[in-house]
Amino acid sequence: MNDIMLINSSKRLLIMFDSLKKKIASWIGNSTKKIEESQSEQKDKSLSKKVEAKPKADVKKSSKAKEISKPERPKVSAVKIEKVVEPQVIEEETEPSVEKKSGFFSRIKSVFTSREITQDFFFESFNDLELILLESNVALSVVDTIKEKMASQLVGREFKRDEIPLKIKQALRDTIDSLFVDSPFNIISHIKSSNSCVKILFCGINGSGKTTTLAKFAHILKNNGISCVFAAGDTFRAASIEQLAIHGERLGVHVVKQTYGSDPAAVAYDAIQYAQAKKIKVVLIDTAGRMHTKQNLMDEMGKIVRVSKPDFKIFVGESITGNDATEQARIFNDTIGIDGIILTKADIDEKGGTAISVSKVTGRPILYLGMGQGYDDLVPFDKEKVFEALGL
Ligand SMILES: Nc1nc2c(ncn2[C@@H]2O[C@H](COP(=O)(O)OP(=O)(O)OP(=O)(O)O)[C@@H](O)[C@H]2O)c(=O)[nH]1
Ligand SMILES: [Mg+2]
Repeated sequence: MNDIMLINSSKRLLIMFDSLKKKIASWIGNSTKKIEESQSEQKDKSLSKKVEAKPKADVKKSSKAKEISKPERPKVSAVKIEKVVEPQVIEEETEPSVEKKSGFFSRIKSVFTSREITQDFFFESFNDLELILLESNVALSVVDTIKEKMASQLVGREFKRDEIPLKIKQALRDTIDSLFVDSPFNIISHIKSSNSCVKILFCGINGSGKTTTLAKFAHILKNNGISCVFAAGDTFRAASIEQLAIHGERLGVHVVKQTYGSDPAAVAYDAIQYAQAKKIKVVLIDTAGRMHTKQNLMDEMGKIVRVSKPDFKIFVGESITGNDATEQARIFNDTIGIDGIILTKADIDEKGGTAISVSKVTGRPILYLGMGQGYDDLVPFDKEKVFEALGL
């Protein structure tokens, strides 16, 4: 992938999260304003109480000051008064009193410079963020996790006024960070260091982008000098074998196929045999789109897995379908145990919530984002770029 393509994919990522970014920024702004408003009144009251309590000392001080400075007072009586007053002056100016004073002044200072994020305030304010996240396709269970984690970072904490937006932003960033599962493997490095043939299976529902993604991945392999073969494991959908054959032709990749209606597990097996015989490094197994709710199709998937024993089972889901994609990934993972996720059509997703939710729900890493229909449009997932695009 050249620099221009990387810039394009970064731009697409900015577009993907642009709406959420703006909504989050506005929520942080509003929340900060609300903290100011909700607490200034309360703090003003407590401040005025403290100020009311102070006059005692002030009265003493001012009466002392008046007495001492009275010019008409005779010297003797002035000495007398000073003698009487002096212990009071010393009493007022002794250390504990100084401490009280500085405590008092720092309290006044804190009234003007600090704000506490109370539980009530947090939960009230989070309602708005909850709505924003749900509207942006973040899964409900993930929204709950975000709420818990942010609350644990913010509630009951007192922050300097000008730090508040930053602290809220930081809490949100840390929280979203904890939702992403870092990949325990780099698939390309794994392939390069493997002594045997690496088998990768692509699965998902109908039309999610499996075949296109498999072809894009072959292109990445080619760019890394790694040989591969395609297994035409979608023996169900009309023209699926021809579609894969066209990709094979364009990319210079051999396609192992059988006829429509044949056993996809047998096709995968044949392709593995072919790769081993020809010393081809990777077998990319295409599969028919199947609804995660159709038990017989999921059972068939189980059979393909048992026969081909893939090193990586990759779930391919459409980023734009939000909670549906997240739910499909969860069920595919429960059924066959996926190793990673590729979210396609991220280039036309303007919500971004699937990318935020799917790792947390499945416990599996997002490996790549599909960012278009070209062979170069498969981009390694980079959470730092997501934070950047979210303005966090
Ligand atoms: N915009 C965009 N379109 C994509 C992307 N990935 C795939 N597509 C398009 O999505 C459509 C379906 O892609 P396929 O690769 O045929 O999907 P599939 O999952 O193999 O479909 P079935 O085999 O029928 O289940 C095609 O028109 C692709 O060009 C992507 O990242 N972005
Ligand atoms: Mg297909």
